[in-house]
Amino acid sequence: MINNLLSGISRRAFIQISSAAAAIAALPMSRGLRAEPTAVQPATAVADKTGVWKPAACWHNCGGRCLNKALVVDGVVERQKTDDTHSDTPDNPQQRGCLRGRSQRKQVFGADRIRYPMKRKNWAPGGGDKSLRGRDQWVRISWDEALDIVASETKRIKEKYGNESIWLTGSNGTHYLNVYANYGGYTSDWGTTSWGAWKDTPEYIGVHDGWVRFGTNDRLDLRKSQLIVLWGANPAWSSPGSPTYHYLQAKKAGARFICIDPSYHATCELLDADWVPVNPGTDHALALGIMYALLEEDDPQNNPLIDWDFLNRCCVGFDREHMPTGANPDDNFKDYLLGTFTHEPKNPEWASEICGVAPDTIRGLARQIGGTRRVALLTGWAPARIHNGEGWVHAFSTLGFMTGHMGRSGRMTGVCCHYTAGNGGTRLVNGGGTGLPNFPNPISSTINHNEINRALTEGKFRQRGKGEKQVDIQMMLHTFNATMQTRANITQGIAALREKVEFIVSPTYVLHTSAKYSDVVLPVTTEWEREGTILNPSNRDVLIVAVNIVKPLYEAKSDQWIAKEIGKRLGVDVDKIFPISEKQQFFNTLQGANVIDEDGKTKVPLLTITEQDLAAWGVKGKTQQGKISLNEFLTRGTYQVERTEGDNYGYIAYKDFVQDPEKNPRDTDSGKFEIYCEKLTRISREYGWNEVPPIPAYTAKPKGYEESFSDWKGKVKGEYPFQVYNPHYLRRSHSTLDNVPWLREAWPSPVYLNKSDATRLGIRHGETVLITSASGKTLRPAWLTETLKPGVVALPHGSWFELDEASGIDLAGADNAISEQVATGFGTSGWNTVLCDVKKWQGPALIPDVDRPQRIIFGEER
Ligand SMILES: Nc1nc2c(c(=O)[nH]1)N[C@H]1C(S)=C(S)[C@@H](COP(=O)(O)OP(=O)(O)OC[C@H]3O[C@@H](n4cnc5c(=O)[nH]c(N)nc54)[C@H](O)[C@@H]3O)O[C@H]1N2
Ligand SMILES: Nc1nc2c(c(=O)[nH]1)N[C@H]1C(S)=C(S)[C@@H](COP(=O)(O)OP(=O)(O)OC[C@H]3O[C@@H](n4cnc5c(=O)[nH]c(N)nc54)[C@H](O)[C@@H]3O)O[C@H]1N2
Ligand code: SF4
Ligand SMILES: [Mo]
Repeated sequence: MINNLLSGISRRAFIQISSAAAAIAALPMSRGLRAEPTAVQPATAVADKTGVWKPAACWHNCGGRCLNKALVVDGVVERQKTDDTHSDTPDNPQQRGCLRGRSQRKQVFGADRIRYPMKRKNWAPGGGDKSLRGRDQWVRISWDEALDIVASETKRIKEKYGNESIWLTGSNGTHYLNVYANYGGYTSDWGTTSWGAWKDTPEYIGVHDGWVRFGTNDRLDLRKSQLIVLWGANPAWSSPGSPTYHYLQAKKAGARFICIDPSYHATCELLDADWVPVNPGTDHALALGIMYALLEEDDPQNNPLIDWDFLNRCCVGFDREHMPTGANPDDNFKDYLLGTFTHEPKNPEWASEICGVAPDTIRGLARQIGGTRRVALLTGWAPARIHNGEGWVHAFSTLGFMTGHMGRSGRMTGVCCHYTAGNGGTRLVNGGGTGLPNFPNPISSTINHNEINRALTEGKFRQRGKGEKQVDIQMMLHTFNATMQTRANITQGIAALREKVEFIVSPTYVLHTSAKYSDVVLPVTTEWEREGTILNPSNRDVLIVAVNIVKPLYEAKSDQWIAKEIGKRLGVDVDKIFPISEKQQFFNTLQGANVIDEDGKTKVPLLTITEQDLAAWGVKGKTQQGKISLNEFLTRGTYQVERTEGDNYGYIAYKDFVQDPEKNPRDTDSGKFEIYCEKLTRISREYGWNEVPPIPAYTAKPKGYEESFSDWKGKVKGEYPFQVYNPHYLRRSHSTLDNVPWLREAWPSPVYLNKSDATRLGIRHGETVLITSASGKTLRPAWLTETLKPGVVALPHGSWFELDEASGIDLAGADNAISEQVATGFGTSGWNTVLCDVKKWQGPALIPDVDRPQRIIFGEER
């Protein structure tokens, strides 16, 4: 039997999980991850005699925002369940949790929680024996000692090397960032992470529709589309919540689906989509081939495929007649496509050699996309998480411009993944702010994720507008991110940390990879142990709130408490940074929550707050009239705006602009969508890596398909013949939750290989393979499939790096054990452009992840 890429869960695992906890009984066998509807039970009815169901946070960066509830009995969580607050209908689905959310208590109460502050045995001021990072023993210390160490090291390093030597990793740990901003500042880092080239390019070319919109229409309008193209997006795996269900409604309403993807994934299967297998990172070439075919076959009278009216009214740069002022008319896109001056037409034959899609199929795509009245061209971020990805974003958007599938009902071109998957548009319900102030970092040095290792090893990095800069990193504080796990080439990064950096500290609740390679770990509470939180951003229709579930476990403290204590020891004015209590902050987010009224325009308060509420909370606030009472919201855990066909909540991206571009100009230099965009080139020069052309002209990507050949013309494969991409995987949200044994058992995190490739290499299903790239090695059991394009390897994202010290090989299949740091364009993160070799492993047997010991550390007593 052909093993499908998608059926990662074995029946044995399923039965074990379901019997292990009644709460997870609805874990789907189906691949769409959607459980059968549950009976409607009002929240009050499900509280049994001794326990109460409370909304419990699922706070990870996954793109879903589902309702999770915990049954708390005498302060102990006995069970979990998901949304049963209202009946489930296609228009108003329940916000049901996935397997990760339903396993949340296994993380919160895991045996591997960090219980006490600990320090590395052989660490001493200055670093001690740095080579022992990641393999040293841990020693339990008191909170006072731990905080004193962090403060004294901060002071010492600041005095000796200056503030620029202190690197606060990530941008989520605002409390730490604010404290250090008040202590002279810190070096920071940045990247295009999720978005890849979708981060900056859209703004310059005019398809910037706000972070939470991405240029797509809302879910009810999606049902008007006749053809939906999912170009590198698999919501069933990586945008859980309800998006796949929204696509199913579009299908029921008559839409056909095409998936352009290296894999025939769970969403393709559910929607019975036509599959166009494409080489990773080559979508740019494919889009150019399609656009050429449109030009080739378009006949305005008898076979209209191109929307000339749209191009002429809404865009600049398509042809020489519509170039922006100051640009050379010869540099227009149409002449580039036709090869007028280069004599290299970007025709389907040219594209086919790169993207691996047959010329006939490319022409067929052009006919379908151009010849169907209402088309949704939807892409995930994955195809843009490539080196030199800017041109792909530009080309994809240009295809939308050429076919005019924008700004009208059933017609859209944009990004459809993460929390807007299947449902574009401005948010209908929002939480308020916490009321905490933010403090700018006085230090401007900020390292691109593709240069972290260079900064560590060579002390150099490039900064926009400033060229090459020097930096001497001597302290790292990991603030709520997984830098040593989720950035490229961690093998090299960890080697660097064994040579330099005098002090590394991680506030954390588990020994994730960044913590493992630190000198001091500080136990933090999880969201279940805090005051409560509004989970923003999420699906536009809903606002999810979570309350305190249990008291802090062991000696865990909140990040805010820790940051404040460090601040006090540094002599920083912490009352200025944290002027209000954590309870008041939570209350403020509730007080400020708002919802769009039925008119589709007016924002009104969401919650009714009474004098009694204020007195019961003991906080400052004001009474107000809202849609539901504060207590009802906190009991239900969710507010969902009801949608009906024809209501005022619909959203058509770019509608006003497309109707009247002169009156509603885009925020670009020309006021239009820019197919010729000089700003792309200008800004890329400021970064100083490589130039982004003003039109979406094709450039081969470093570590891309072309480089998998030693002889491109003769088609001879090179040392690293396979292309790797990293599907976001159901076992975890990035690296978060990867430690949970239930999830390890359910989803083994194999490497997916095409069956014909494996047969050629003598690899059988389940056998261990060694995956080697120019930067590292990793081991994985092979999962053979015919649902993956030959020559492509799918290595799931986020598995916890597990270095075998003797061989230098990672045992966990960590994607970033083999990725490389290559800085291009606007600093784009290029994780889906990696090359590797695959061989049958001849060494000792690999222990399945679920059987590998958990990272449990108590720290020896002194
Ligand atoms: N090779 C490869 N790399 C990738 C990607 C890829 O596809 N391939 N994807 C990229 C993408 S899209 C993204 S968004 C990034 C994500 O990169 P990260 O944001 O670094 O990934 P997470 O695993 O979500 O890291 C969150 C960390 O914060 C910790 N944490 C959670 N809550 C708290 C808290 O309240 N306090 C503290 N102190 N810690 C907390 C978790 O334990 C976890 O270690 O990864 C990127 N990296
Ligand atoms: N379960 C789970 N869900 C998640 C996350 C997670 O870690 N786990 N992470 C969340 C985050 S922060 C993000 S940013 C999103 C990411 O969501 P996306 O950006 O949509 O990324 P992926 O899910 O990695 O990939 C989506 C599809 O793109 C395809 N693909 C990969 N490379 C290419 C390519 O070069 N060309 C084409 N045409 N297709 C390609 C893959 O086969 C896959 O089917 O997922 C979110 N959702
Ligand atoms: S999709 Fe995300 S928010 Fe929803 S239950 Fe799963 S992990 Fe939690
Ligand atoms: Mo992401």
